[in-house]
This record gives sequence, C-alpha cells and structure tokens, in this order.
Amino acid sequence: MNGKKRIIFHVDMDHFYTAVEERLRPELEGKPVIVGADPSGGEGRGVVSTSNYEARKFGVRSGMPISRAWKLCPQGVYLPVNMPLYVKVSDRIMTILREYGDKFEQWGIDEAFLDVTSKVDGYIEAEILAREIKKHILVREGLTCSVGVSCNKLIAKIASEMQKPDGLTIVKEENAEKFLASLPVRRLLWVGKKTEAALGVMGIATIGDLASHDPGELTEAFGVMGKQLYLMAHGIDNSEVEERTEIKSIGRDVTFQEDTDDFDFVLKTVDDLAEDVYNQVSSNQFYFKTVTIRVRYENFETHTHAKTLFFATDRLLDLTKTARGLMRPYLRPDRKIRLVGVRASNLMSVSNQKKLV
Ligand code: TTP
Ligand code: MG
Repeated sequence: MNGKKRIIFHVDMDHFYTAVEERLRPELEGKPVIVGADPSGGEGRGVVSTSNYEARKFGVRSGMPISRAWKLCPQGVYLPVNMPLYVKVSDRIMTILREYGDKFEQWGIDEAFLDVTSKVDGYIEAEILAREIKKHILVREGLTCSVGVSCNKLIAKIASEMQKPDGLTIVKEENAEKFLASLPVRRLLWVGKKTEAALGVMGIATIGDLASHDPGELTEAFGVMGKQLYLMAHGIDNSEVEERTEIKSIGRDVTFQEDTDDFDFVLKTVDDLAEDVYNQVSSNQFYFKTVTIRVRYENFETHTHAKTLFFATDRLLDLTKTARGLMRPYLRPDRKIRLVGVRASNLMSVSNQKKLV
C-alpha cells in the first residue's frame, strides 16, 4: 500500500438492450421500446428484460410481466431478446473500459468497476477521465452510460445510479456518509427485499437510519451480515476491484475401481479425461493456457503438477500432450495409482482472444 486514497469508477450502460436495438434501428428514435418476451397482443407470458426511458414513463420496468407492460404501454415497440448481439457489444465496451483502469472488474453484462488510482491525481482529474471514457463509448458504440466516481466500489456503484441516463456523479470520501444518508437501504449492495422488510420492522428505512442504529443489535438480528450492513451504511468498503472470469478452470478426475500400475491404461484414461475437459472448454468458447494433472497413489498421497504454455490454445492435442507429459514422472513401477485428474485453467473467451490478434 502506498497510502494513496483509491479512486474507483463504476460504469453502467443506460437501458442497455433497448439502447443497442435503437442504435441499429434509427426509426425507433423517440418511441417507447421494450425488449423481452413476446407480448402476443397482451396474452404473452414471460417478462420485460428492459425498457427505454420513454417506456419507463409509462411505468414499464425490468422483470415485469410482459402482459402488464402491454397494458401500460400498448403503443410501445416490442422486440425479442437478441442475446448474441448484446454480448458482442458488451465485449467491445468491456475492451474499451479495461484499458482505462489499473484494475478492471466486469459486473454483469453492462457494468464494470475500474480502479483508476494511479491514473489520476485527485477528483478533478478523475472527472476529466470519466468524461473521456463516456465520450469514447459514445463515439465508438453510439451508446451512453452513467458513471459513479468515489473512494470505493460500494459508493461508486450507488453514485452511478443517481443521474441516469448519461450521468456522471462524483462523491468524495468526506461527503460519502451524507450522500448515503437519505437513500433507501435497498440501494446498498446485497440488500434485497427480505432484508429490506426485516430492517423496516426495526424502524430502519434509510441508509442514515442504518448508520445510526446500534451495531450490536444489527449483529444480533443479521449475524455477520449485520456488521457488514453497518459498515456499508457508513460508506466503508475495502473490497478490491478484481478481474474474474466466471469459470476459473474446467477439470475432471476419476478414481479407478481398483488401484492400478497398468500405465498404458492410466495414460489412456488421461487422454479420455483430457477429451472430456476439451469438450467442455470448447463448448464454452474458451482458450486455455495452463494444464494441471492430479495423481493420487494407493496410500492417498496426492500430487498436482501444472504447466503453463507459451500461448493460449483451443487444441485438444495441446491438452493431451501436456497432460501426458506432466503425468509421466508419476508413473513409477513401485506405486499403484488410485486417481488421476486433468484440468485446464487460465481460460479466456474466444471473443477476447480474437480481439488480441
Ligand atoms: P440494468 O443495468 O439493470 O438495466 P438497463 O441497462 O436496462 O437500464 P439502466 O439505464 O437503468 O441501467 O441491466 C442491464 C441489462 O440486463 C438490461 O438492459 C437488460 C438485462 N436485464 C434483464 O434481462 N432482466 C432484468 O431484470 C434486469 C434488471 C436487467
Ligand atoms: Mg444498465
């Protein structure tokens, strides 16, 4: 730690699915647009995925039954969900955003956190950088987003919701508690309907109410979560911005019916496991870079051994050859094997990989 105060951005695209559709169909301009299930003239089942801000004026909201949306806004333009399109646009936006942060964390299809601490000196520079990011996305993708800027993820996320659409909200650390105080508790991450109701019973409606409540009583009512709620209400959140791929690795292992020293059989099993792993890796459209094997001997002594390749690959042969190579030193005439496993990690999605080329 260098002691420098962190500066964190939260970027959230405005009415994402409908915005992407509108960008492709200029004739939708100014109309209420709803993406979701087929309304079938008001008889449709399923829900609204999202609606643009014109449709929101009629009360249409994400998660609402599509039949209800139809009642509220029969004149709206209803479009089906085109997930591959939104994923493609999302990937491009995330590639833009990633460049701006020391650290980057995607959070859902249209949101990300950036830690920009080393990129800016203070909040004036942070504002300039946030405007630059907003402009970059607008010029490249024709889409607007809302940005929250603060000293941690919690406040940055709440800030980004404050002035949607096309917003920019900066909350300095010294103003954080005051900023939070009047907001409903529901705005805090992790506070769902149930917690909101339980807090309501205790007379807690706003984040300010929560902050001034007796922390002991909160812990009594909610356990560890109570302490967390109390800290959040005071604007305290030390969690890091950290990149995560949802699936970190894909692996398979097998315990033999009988411990074996038939090493041809062991290697054949490694090939089979590698093929299983490969099928799952490729059906998720991943490239992998690291291969790990696991061996358990008859006395349960267990070893893992990994190799990281110089390149990311999506070839079965790279997986089987590497796994076999890693396994060989463990095939010893004096030791029977009980279990073997193969794992691929350091995964990246094919779409990201293509962008690097
Ligand atoms: P959100 O960012 O929550 O919503 P939004 O981008 O449509 O609108 P806002 O301007 O308020 O940010 O979600 C992003 C996308 O995720 C949204 O465009 C559609 C999808 N989504 C659903 O499919 N179902 C849901 O219930 C929600 C909340 C979102
Ligand atoms: Mg959004």
